[in-house]
Amino acid sequence: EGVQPQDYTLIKMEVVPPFPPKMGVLEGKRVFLAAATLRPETMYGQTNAWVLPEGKYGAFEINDTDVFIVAQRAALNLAYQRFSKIPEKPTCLVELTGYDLIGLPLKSPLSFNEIIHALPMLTILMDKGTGIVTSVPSDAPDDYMALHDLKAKPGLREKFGVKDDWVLPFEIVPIINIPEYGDKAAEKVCKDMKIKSQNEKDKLAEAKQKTYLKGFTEGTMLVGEYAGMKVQEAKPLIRSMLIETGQAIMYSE
Ligand code: A2H
Repeated sequence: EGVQPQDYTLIKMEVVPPFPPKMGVLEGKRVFLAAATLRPETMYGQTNAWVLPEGKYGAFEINDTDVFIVAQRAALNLAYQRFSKIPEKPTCLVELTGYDLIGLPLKSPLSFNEIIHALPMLTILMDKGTGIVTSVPSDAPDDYMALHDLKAKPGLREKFGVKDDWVLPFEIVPIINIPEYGDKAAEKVCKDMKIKSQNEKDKLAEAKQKTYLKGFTEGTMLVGEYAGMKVQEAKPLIRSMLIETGQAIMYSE
């Protein structure tokens, strides 16, 4: 954790029933993978969710109807931010690993892809956000490279039990224009910098820095209710709309 508190938007990605046997105890409840993002205005371009295969997650009761799947540490933070059935005490209905989550079909707010899947990303930090990340390969270099790796390497898909159908049909969705980088900024920057895989951490940090800053200061929305508006102006409007409609919550750490 940094010195400054970080304010995230937690996106409620609903797990489409029926649930796999290991999640049977959750039948009848509304179950969400809760993904922490700093870019709620990019949710139109989601292609999948990311989980860490070896990561430890749990399904926690948020209220009478809703269950969030998050890292155990995040559940404790949520409980102290009023998001727990029992105040300040997370209740875990079932412990899960990232392996249990791979392949889950999800419906996520604003996404043009109606159904997306949870897929493995090897660089997820379990002590940041919820340990669940939503993937927007048009604008996030990490997401672009991790999806690129899965698309390009059948062996990687096989290793983690990832079906071709969860990966290959998902094209990059242009959602934001950045004058210098075009409509698929993350792809352009990763190609320009000749980044070869999701494991090139230093280069990816640089790519992230470039696209994140330029996206915010110079980006224009291409899609959605605020098409034509600057990212800077659209971002708080989209965030508020997601929260007011119950599709997301605020979360800080
Ligand atoms: B962002 P900061 Cl389009 N491990 O969301 C690794 N990465 C994580 C994470 C974790 N446990 N939790 C969240 N993140 C990612 C969208 C996005 C993001 C776009 C562009 C840039 C971007 C779609 N993925 O982040 O370390 C999430 O990805 C660039 C900074 O708290 C989250 O926002 O600054 C961001 O990292 C939080 O990073």
